[in-house]
Amino acid sequence: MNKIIQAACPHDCPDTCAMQVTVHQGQAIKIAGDPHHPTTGGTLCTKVSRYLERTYHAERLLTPLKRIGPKGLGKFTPVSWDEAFTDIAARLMAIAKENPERIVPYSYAGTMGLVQGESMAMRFFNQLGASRLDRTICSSAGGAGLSYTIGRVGMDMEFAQDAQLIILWGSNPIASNLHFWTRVQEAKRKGAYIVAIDPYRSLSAEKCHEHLALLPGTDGALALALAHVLIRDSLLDEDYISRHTVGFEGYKARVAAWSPERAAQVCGVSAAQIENLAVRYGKIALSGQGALIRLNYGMQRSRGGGNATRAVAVLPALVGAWKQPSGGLLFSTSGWYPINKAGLERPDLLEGKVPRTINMTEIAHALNGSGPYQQQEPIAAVMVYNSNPVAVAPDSSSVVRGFAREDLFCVVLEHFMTDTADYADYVLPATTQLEHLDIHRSYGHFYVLANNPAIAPVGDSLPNTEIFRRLAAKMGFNHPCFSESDEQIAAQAFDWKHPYLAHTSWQEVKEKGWAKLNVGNQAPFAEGGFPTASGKTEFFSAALAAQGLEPLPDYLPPLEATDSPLAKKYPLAMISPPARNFLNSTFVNVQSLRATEGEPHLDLHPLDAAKRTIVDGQRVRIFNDRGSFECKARVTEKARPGVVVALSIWWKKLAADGKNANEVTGQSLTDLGAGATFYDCLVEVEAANANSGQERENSV
Ligand SMILES: Nc1nc2c(c(=O)[nH]1)N[C@H]1C(S)=C(S)[C@@H](COP(=O)(O)OP(=O)(O)OC[C@H]3O[C@@H](n4cnc5c(=O)[nH]c(N)nc54)[C@H](O)[C@@H]3O)O[C@H]1N2
Ligand SMILES: Nc1nc2c(c(=O)[nH]1)N[C@H]1C(S)=C(S)[C@@H](COP(=O)(O)OP(=O)(O)OC[C@H]3O[C@@H](n4cnc5c(=O)[nH]c(N)nc54)[C@H](O)[C@@H]3O)O[C@H]1N2
Ligand SMILES: [Mo]
Repeated sequence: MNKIIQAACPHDCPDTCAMQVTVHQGQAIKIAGDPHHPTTGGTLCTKVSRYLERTYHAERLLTPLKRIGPKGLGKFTPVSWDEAFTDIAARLMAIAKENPERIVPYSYAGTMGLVQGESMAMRFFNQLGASRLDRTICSSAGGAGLSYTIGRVGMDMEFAQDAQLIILWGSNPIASNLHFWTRVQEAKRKGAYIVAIDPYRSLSAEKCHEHLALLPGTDGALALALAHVLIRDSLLDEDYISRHTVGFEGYKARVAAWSPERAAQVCGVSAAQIENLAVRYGKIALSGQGALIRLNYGMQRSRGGGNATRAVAVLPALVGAWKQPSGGLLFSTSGWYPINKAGLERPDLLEGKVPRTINMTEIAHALNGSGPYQQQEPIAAVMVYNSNPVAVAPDSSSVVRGFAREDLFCVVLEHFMTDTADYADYVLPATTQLEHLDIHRSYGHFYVLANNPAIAPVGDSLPNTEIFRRLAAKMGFNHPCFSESDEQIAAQAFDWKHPYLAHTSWQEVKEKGWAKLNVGNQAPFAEGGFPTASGKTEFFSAALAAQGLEPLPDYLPPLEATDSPLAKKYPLAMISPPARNFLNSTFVNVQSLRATEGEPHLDLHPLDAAKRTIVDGQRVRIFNDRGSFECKARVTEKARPGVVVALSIWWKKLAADGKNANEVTGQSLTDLGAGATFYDCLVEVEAANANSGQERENSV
């Protein structure tokens, strides 16, 4: 008899799908989207459809491994769990006795689960008094920008199909928000106008009615100019502005300086395109039809990403777009959830201590004692879980130098021998989503989801929670919270008495698979009520002013702007957004998906190629002062002039030259949220030395 297990997709994606896993005699034989779950609608993306191929992959890590060769070469020998825990505990205790802050956790969103994410792990590091990690690598600029403007909330995507205008702003939903794209198509069939704002003619941009191909990192200027036109032409919802916003007068003065002509110059687009978009947006919203901005993270990965997010997030208030369920803005919905972070992570175990904080974007500086970490105590141990920093963190050659330090004790919890695991002293095999219990929120919709284990752990793998639980026991941590089961942790992940969740319970979610937050109103901000300090959309942020920061949305050019002095040496702006068949660096080692992506590519415009006598299919070298990598050129008008595109994130060891796009990205931080600036990156491109791929093969 087959069993069907109710599960949830663990990946870092706004869709957080409800899944059904079919199990036959202990083996998972089928994985599918839950047909009853409204946002999943019975379909999974190509990647997660291959989840069984990933789970039963021949290269799954099956036992704990101890390093026996030089760091980076990936030479390991199997050891028992007990041997691994005994040695790791001894090493960590010796460091903690001197200074526990020399131990650092490094984790991100390999799983978005609240149980296998930061629950037992954070309890462990809090009890230890280890350094804290500021998890900034993805969304902290936009998250901060959003929080200071409307709160970390957005409209309900289940109404998107009713919109008359959808602006995909720095968002490529075909690749990274597939179930939203389904609704965009439905809206399009019903007559909606679809616009993409993106430096690249992405898979989604090419299916839109209009594509505004601006230069990377110039979105703030564009948003200020759209507002300029709306105000100049009185395309405003005066009533909404007066009742539900603060600081309009100052903002009006600010945007007066942003004529479409000025912004056109900055963004590298035509003034007419800006004018037309503003008028269209204003007219549709003011006529009471849905005008929706799907903002995504692509536009906040430049120096001014926080302010750019603010400049966009105020637009719906100007035209009263929040009054329609299908209007307003969707960036992140994660702030809707009444999460019980303190119960999950137990900061009380710190007993008032405030350890130092390491910004994960600067892990290279932190490990090498460079940049802002020069005067700090060196890191002695790092424990990596749910992340692959050697592939995904910026300034990669420095990241590698840090992880290669002989005096660094490094433990990696993983499914596979990733680029990072190669540098570990111990690699500990972790279970996948099919093998452990979890509970999830989403950043793209309004559901809480449960993940029930479908199969027994593969090999000797253990859930992250169990690894930290057993390590805690070895270290003598005897607080009762270390004995809690995964089920007990899941049950306290949310405040179930909160009005949004009072209609359901952990037990019910576990059985059915999901429950929707009851936020009360289909258009939750039709009458204001934003989760900001003032309860309004904040043109003027008193909280920013109090920190001595610019209180009004502003435009900050990229650090590495195409008109900066650096551009004389490195004239091309490089972006490295997600490839459709990978999920960050996850799935790159799944053969069928890698085969679809082919090999690492750089898309560049025919004009830029001609200037460098580069032809389609040629191997090129992309470089700047931070480093270089190689891949195959695709000469295509999908890339606008002046911008090159390296779809990411490749495993370094699966690329011909053993490198990826993060060789050239930098560790500079954004204006708000101290976030990463992956797409604020000038480079030059040249034909690669014909022998360079070969050289590496000989040297390994
Ligand atoms: N298939 C797939 N899905 C994913 C991921 C993946 O790796 N693969 N990653 C997941 C994760 S972690 C996240 S954070 C999200 C990522 O979400 P995003 O980073 O928002 O990724 P996309 O939706 O692909 O949109 C990025 C788009 O923004 C464009 N872009 C780049 N720079 C700029 C800019 O300065 N301005 C504007 N307007 N556009 C810009 C890119 O060309 C790209 O088409 O997706 C998640 N989903
Ligand atoms: N150049 C460039 N760099 C980027 C980006 C970009 O667009 N361009 N995007 C950035 C963004 S948005 C993000 S979010 C980061 C993402 O960076 P990461 O969060 O590091 O994401 P992944 O590369 O997917 O690595 C996740 C790892 O976690 C492991 N994992 C999954 N589930 C579990 C589990 O249950 N237990 C354990 N122990 N391990 C598990 C997976 O096997 C995988 O190796 O990368 C950033 N880096
Ligand atoms: Mo991300």
